[in-house]
Amino acid sequence: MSSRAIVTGITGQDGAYLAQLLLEKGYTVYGTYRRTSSVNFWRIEELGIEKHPNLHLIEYDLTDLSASIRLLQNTEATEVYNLAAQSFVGVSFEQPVTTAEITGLGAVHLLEAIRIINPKVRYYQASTSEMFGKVQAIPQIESTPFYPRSPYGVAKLYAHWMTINYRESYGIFGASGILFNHESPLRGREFVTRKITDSVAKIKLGKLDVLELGNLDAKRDWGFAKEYVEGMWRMLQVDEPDTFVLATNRTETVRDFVSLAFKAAGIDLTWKGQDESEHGINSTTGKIAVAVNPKFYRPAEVELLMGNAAKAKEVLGWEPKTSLEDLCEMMVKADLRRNEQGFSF
Ligand code: NDP
Ligand code: GDR
Repeated sequence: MSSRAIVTGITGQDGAYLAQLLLEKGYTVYGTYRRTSSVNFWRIEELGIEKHPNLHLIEYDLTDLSASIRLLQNTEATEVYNLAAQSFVGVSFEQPVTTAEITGLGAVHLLEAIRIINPKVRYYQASTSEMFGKVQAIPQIESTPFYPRSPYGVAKLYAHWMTINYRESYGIFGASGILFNHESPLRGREFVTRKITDSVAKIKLGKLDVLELGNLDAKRDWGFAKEYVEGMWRMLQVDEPDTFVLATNRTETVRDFVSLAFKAAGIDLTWKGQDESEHGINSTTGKIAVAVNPKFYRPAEVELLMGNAAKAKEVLGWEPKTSLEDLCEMMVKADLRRNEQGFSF
């Protein structure tokens, strides 16, 4: 019998890439999606796996404990990758309770289901560099103290510690991957990189005048999502469950990413002004193409993230390969193609 994996959040960026990887490895994949009035499978469609005979799509909500138990029971899965979450940091300030229920408690529903149905099932928890928040050391590694700065970060920290607690209390194979930001052409448009690449494509094609952003000084460690899901899989193939950082060990500002994206579209950008009056000028047209809008500021910000994935390299043989320049260009090209074709996800 082939290996059987549950991937929660298959409609998201990582869920789609991970499902693709597991199918390539011969797994039977149970991908979960939420019931909504218009379910959107555009990512698995773009990867061409939506009709794969070994992919089974299951309606499931992480906030339902009984559904989590039935999910484990009905699929007889041997691996669970918990990627589902309210994953947008900005929204977590507006919806802290929902975020806690989904992103925090949701993980415990799956851990309980594993404990009840089959404690031998291996569990992957999608932890995050947001748990480091107001960073206590640079670069951040597995032992760096946590200091989350958003309801999302706090909820993820709870799920992270519950994963470790189930490991230590019940011997459950609970792995926690502390992943730094990872992006791709499948990234949601609410996140800053894809918002930038999609807007740059629209500006290039004359469909948008100005890209409005919040904090341009925030620094992030951005990698390529397709490589990060390989790391998730590797975390479940080792002998002992553990915690691993996946990162690139490079950090750049949002402003730098904006410049890179315009460059990838063949546009030179000149920065003028500062703070709320800072703006980027399209050197070809002389018009303002980027402006700061304080409505995108967050009540508390994570100023700098940079991770060191040395442990993942040593134990898992994992390391990032794609440069930020190549990643950015890949995203801009994909968004130019989509916008030319009138595709708008
Ligand atoms: P996305 O936001 O793209 O995907 C999140 C998924 O969770 C979607 O499929 C969403 O479904 C699903 N979901 C949300 N709420 C529920 C719920 N109540 N029940 C079931 N499913 C739900 O996130 P990513 O793919 O980028 O990230 C995957 C995971 O990794 C997340 O947990 C995220 O927090 C974490 N992470 C991500 C990083 C990144 O840089 N991408 C870095 C570190 C951690 P729907 O489509 O219906 O909204
Ligand atoms: P992040 O990603 O909060 O790091 O969480 P996001 O792309 O939303 O923000 C990155 C940084 O950019 C700044 N920023 C803006 N962000 C957005 N979304 N929109 C804007 O207009 C904008 N202007 C500036 C933000 O303030 C922030 O500093 C992501 C998510 O995928 C989480 O689920 C994951 O856990 C972490 O990455 C690691």
